Amino acid sequence: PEQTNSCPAPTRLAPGDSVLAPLLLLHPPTPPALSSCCQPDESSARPSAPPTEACSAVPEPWRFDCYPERGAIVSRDMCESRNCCYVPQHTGQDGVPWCFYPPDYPSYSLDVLSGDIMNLQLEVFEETDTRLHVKVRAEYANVLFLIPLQSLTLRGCSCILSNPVYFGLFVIYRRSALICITYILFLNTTVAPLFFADQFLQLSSSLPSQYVYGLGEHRSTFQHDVQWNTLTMWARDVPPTEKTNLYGVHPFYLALEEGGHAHGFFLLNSNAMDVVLQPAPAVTWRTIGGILDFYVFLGPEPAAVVQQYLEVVGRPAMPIYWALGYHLCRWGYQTSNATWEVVTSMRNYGIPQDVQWNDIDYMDKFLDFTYDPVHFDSLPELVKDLHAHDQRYVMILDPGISSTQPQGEYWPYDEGLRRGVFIKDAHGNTLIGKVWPGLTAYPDFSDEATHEWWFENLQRFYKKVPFDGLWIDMNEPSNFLDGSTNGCPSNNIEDPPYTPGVLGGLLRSKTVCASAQQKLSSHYNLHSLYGLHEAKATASALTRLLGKRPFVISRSSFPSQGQYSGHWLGDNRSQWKDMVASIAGILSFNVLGLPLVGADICGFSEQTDEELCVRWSQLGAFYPFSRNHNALDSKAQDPSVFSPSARAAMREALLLRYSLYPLLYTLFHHAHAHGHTVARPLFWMPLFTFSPRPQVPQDPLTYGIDRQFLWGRGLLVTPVLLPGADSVEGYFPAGRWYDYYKVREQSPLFVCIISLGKNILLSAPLDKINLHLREGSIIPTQRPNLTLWVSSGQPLHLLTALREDGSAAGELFWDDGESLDTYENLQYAYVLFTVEQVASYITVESASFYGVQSRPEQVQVNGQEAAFTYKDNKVHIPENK
Ligand SMILES: *[C@@H]1O[C@H](CO)[C@@H](O)[C@H](O)[C@H]1NC(C)=O
Ligand SMILES: *[C@@H]1O[C@H](CO)[C@@H](O)[C@H](O)[C@H]1NC(C)=O
Ligand SMILES: *[C@@H]1O[C@H](CO)[C@@H](O)[C@H](O)[C@H]1NC(C)=O
Ligand SMILES: *[C@H]1O[C@H](CO)[C@@H](O)[C@H](O)[C@H]1NC(C)=O
Repeated sequence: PEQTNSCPAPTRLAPGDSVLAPLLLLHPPTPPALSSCCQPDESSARPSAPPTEACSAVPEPWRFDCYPERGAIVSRDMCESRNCCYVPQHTGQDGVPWCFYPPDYPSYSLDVLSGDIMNLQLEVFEETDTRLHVKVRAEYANVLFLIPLQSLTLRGCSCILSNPVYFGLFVIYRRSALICITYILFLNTTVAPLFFADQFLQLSSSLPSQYVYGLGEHRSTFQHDVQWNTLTMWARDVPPTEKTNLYGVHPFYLALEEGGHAHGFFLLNSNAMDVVLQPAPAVTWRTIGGILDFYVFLGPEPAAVVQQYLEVVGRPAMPIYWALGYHLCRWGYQTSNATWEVVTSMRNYGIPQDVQWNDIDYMDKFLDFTYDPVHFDSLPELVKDLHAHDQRYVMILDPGISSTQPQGEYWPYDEGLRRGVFIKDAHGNTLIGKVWPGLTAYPDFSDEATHEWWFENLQRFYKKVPFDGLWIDMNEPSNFLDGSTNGCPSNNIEDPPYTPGVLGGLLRSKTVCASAQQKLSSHYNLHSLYGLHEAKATASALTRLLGKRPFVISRSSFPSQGQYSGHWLGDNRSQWKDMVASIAGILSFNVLGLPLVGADICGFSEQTDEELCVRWSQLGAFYPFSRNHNALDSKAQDPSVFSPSARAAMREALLLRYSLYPLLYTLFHHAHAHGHTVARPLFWMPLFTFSPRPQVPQDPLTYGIDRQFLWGRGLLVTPVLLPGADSVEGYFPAGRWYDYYKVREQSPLFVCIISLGKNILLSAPLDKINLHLREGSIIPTQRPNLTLWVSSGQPLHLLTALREDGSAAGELFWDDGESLDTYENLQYAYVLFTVEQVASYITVESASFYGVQSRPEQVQVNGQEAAFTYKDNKVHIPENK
């Protein structure tokens, strides 16, 4: 305990302290004595309803659901048999539970939930100054599944703590300033009972504000709604729908506190779970397996929270350069010749394109590692032609391997069976489901042996079609059946006492049986990790095959996915509201450590129209991952099929993206090396550029914005998101904002918006997307061309937006764009640009070049030999009049 004046001094546990906590109940201020709690409590076996007055006194926002079972119509008897409060709602407000825990919930007796665990162990690690790691586990935790996370190298390190946090029994404060009253409470898990049973674990906490982000993958606004919002997590193949579990699972949130500080919370758990947000504001984590293993990240800046999170789960991989180019795809080109025609017409119209893709129609009878020898006869030649034009080829692969081909004719299945790589059912037989090729077996990517088999398959196919990257789809894993051809056994793994609010109501809905067996554990525990394991196998196979940075885009994802793949937001519709929602999706995945993310430009299903597709192409030019993709029955929607004016607008947008490639590449470097975001929300930006640390967001008007976003710190993107518009309103946080195009044209006209934080109406004709440069930025650009390979050979051009005092700064990361680990092996250039105190013209006063391996013989500036210093791998060119 550390006493400061008369400040409250909550108990602080030393790093690594263990406390034997009594069963389930961690109520403050003093936890019940061990003995009374561990003895069977006679009275709690008897239903005894809490007093009505006490129940009614609980404010509605603070009612924690005592009967969360999906679809249950709760009667007074059912509720009171759990010793809970029963107060039917009259206010008509949606979502307020009728059955909730009384204020002093005395003990725990849930008759339907079995498997009580009598002793819990609480471990608290202060792993770094800014990271707490808390584990609540049963004494015999070996029966439970623990997720192996590769990047947890820092786990359990003992560090010197200079910024301690106070920790009571699950009450966490931030000591935010020197004065003692500024304790900010940001976690209080005593607001509702804690449960720890074999298949039911629940932890609730108050939240410091309603500003909560992350918690993917869900279709929602960027800032989650806390009005009784249940976000269920369990990987699921379904076109993104609100209030539904989707392809990926990311039990991590970032929350803002009063005054703009931020913290993060990560529950390391892969089991099906509900995350309930309620207006108190408060959150409830309800999962059906594993342990309660969570991390709290203290920020205090939002960007620092993401960095701290990525230190635990792993930072994203550095993408190969062409990943940042424009990608074209559709389901239903029908032939390789038709695919080729699109590529040719893009070239003829001078529209940038780096990568051509194919969806499942390239396959022979939808079989992985084959191509249709009739309709896709020219596929190998197409790929050669792409390579000859510095373009790349990516095709789809699904995990399901056909199990019904004649023996000896389909190596992937025969060999997979021989090596035992497929997921087994509960009886140990190969589990058979159904996907595109018909009946299929599912590779078990939790097994290293499967990775070798997957690699060999790719190697065999590569000899026929020398692809450059892979798109892994259907990896929730998706199944057209529920469970398997033989259904699933009936047991408490398939039908747990409590099933979170998963779509379809059953864990096996449109996937394999929860009781299926994988090398590492049962599918019950591994389901939501399937996409992560497949991405890992795929990235490592590509690295072995090509010796370059692997390009993988995955539909399903889990924390640490960014180390292996990017992500697209799934099967969108060609509608304006889907385009709007894509920005929230992109911002969320940047917070979740998957910055290489984009939605299907112009929309996947349904028919797009020209105006929508132009606007979407403009926005999509600023997706970190930029791909136009279309469904089987829709009209073509690649840029080449539109009217000359629409085509020109799309071409302009893409050339703009290509000209900004040096900036984008540098941002990805910072994501990889330092855990930064690439696309980021406006609140990432502190109000005052020069305020002393911590630079926390201080403009609450930015907290909910998800119709605009930033690239890095300096480039503000304000897309048009409505039909028929020729103007758009955008929010401009305080400061000076320069019109990007005016800066580019070196226009002498007034080009700067000086905002105090307000909405501004901008002109937005159909051929323009509004871009603004924040004061103080220097961004490197390049003359664009039709592929990044060609453009990246062009000289750089710096665009500078000065502060009032005439200063600005920017940077560039540059390497060969494709070799592995250039940063780690010091095979790169890092250039820092700064401008200071300019009067009427711009002078680059000095330049520093980091990572220069040896002292250069000569350095030139504008063709003239310049003085320089060289020290610690850094070349510095001082001011030179
Ligand atoms: C935590 O929540 C409990 C229950 O609402 C409340 O009684 C307690 O005062 C809170 N603790 C703090 C430190 O605010
Ligand atoms: C594709 O084009 C090639 C070359 O023109 C031609 O030989 C081949 O028959 C075409 N394939 C299909 C399926 O039309
Ligand atoms: C690409 O580069 C070539 C050769 O320098 C040039 O002729 C062409 O105009 C450039 N294309 C674009 C779109 O700038
Ligand atoms: C497109 O938009 C939403 C918004 O992010 C995104 O979450 C989703 O993945 C995409 N698909 C659909 C059908 O909305």
